[in-house]
Amino acid sequence: MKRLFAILIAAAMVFSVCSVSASADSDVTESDPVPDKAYREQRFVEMLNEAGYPMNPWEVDEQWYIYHELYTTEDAGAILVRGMYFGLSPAFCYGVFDDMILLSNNYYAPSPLGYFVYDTQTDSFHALEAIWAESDPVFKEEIRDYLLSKGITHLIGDCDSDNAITVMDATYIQKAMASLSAFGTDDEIPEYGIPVYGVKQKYVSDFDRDGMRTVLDATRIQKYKANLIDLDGNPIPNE
Ligand SMILES: [Ca+2]
Ligand SMILES: [Ca+2]
Repeated sequence: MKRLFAILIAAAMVFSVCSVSASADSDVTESDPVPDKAYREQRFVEMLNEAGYPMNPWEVDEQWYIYHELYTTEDAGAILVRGMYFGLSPAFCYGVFDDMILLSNNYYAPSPLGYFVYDTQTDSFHALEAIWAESDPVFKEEIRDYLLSKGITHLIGDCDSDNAITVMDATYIQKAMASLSAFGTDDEIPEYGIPVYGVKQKYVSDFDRDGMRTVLDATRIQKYKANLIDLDGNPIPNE
């Protein structure tokens, strides 16, 4: 039965992928003020090839990928792009960017291809994680606002998904630890980047990022909310 289900999902995915791969990304593309999207997609493929990304993981002749232009910055200087394989890539953590955690939230996306930023000035793509640390705060805030507003990313610790860290998130974890709410049968959180189904809340609950969901995560959220520690757990001196 499970196998049949998997086949059905795979068939559905292939069908949906075929329907969106050509160019019609209207369901996810916010706007396209910069012309020549087809050119950028070609540049994207060139970048992936140069970087050694395997473009046809199923060893077929075609290049099995999806190119999504998610968001163009207000100054039109950068375009956020999501690259995906056509495959069943279950929930996993793509990465932690300051206070947000990027997860796959579907049967696909993000795949190992991940998120990229196209620099319209230099005509080049950069992996989001590669440029995040050096990016200016305005750019990061704009990208963060977009990803949060679309539910593509989550705040680390935001267990109830209201885009805010509150004491309710700590309570959520405490209830899970006391088996008062469903969170799965074990506490261990898969290594970042390892695809596992149904672990979104567990990733988000790992506020101290030690790979486990424990009461310490709840405690840390409470201290963070009380302004006793910062996001990384460092004590905040009294003023
Ligand atoms: Ca919350
Ligand atoms: Ca933890």
